[in-house]
Amino acid sequence: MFPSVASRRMFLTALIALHLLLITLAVPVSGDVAFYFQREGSPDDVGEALFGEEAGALAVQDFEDPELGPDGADLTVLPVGDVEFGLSAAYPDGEPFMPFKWYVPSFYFEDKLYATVLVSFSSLTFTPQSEQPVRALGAWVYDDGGALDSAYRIDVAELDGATSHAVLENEIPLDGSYHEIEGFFGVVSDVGIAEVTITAIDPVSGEANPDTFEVDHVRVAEAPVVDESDSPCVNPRGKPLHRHRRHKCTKNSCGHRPHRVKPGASVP
Ligand SMILES: [Ca+2]
Ligand SMILES: [Ca+2]
Ligand SMILES: [Ca+2]
Repeated sequence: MFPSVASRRMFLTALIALHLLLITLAVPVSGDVAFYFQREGSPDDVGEALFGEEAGALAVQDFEDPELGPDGADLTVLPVGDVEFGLSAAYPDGEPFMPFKWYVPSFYFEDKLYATVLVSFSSLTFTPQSEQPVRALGAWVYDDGGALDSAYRIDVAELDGATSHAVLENEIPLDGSYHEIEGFFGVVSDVGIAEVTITAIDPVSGEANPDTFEVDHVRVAEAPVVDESDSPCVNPRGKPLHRHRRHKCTKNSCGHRPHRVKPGASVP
């Protein structure tokens, strides 16, 4: 007995749906990034501490070192401990903006935004230049530019090409000046961070805002060094598979899978 036309159509429809599902599952739509947020004005947020616990030993850039150049110096390269980052920024239409260091006499928020900071506009991208993968990056963000209130979209690209994002938005009632500490963000990737972009966005539409912001106390941790003697970083022919540096290996070269996303205390 042959199946009816309706049954065959249902079978074909199910087959196509299954095929599309398998295609979807094969595309890496999200990475293994853990986001940590500490919204200013939210006393229950402890994202910065959790980030510190997860990241381990952190190097800090507080922009107070005279070697960064005089007040107003353009910053296209930012050292944070042993890691060098390329810095780039852009207006919403893509026109480049040059980030620079600046002394702000009204910034007296210890360990958050204090004295000299990094000034940017609309979007700011950190690109690690170091050989050793960067595992963790965090910073405090100040919403400047009195004409607009912004939230901050944090986009992370990992070394395996996966991308993730989340939004930092504080819970401080607006006072009309729109000058406020937005909060702290931290991201951790066991795969390694290829790029992190902070974008000032309209809290309602999510579109990029033409708005000034500052960052300070940039915190960074490199991926731990793996001892080659204990590592199976060889292919079946016994050849080393090191991707980023000799004597070190990564998820991709060792077959090690990192943990999945571990939300911070208060992902909005
Ligand atoms: Ca500072
Ligand atoms: Ca603003
Ligand atoms: Ca804001």
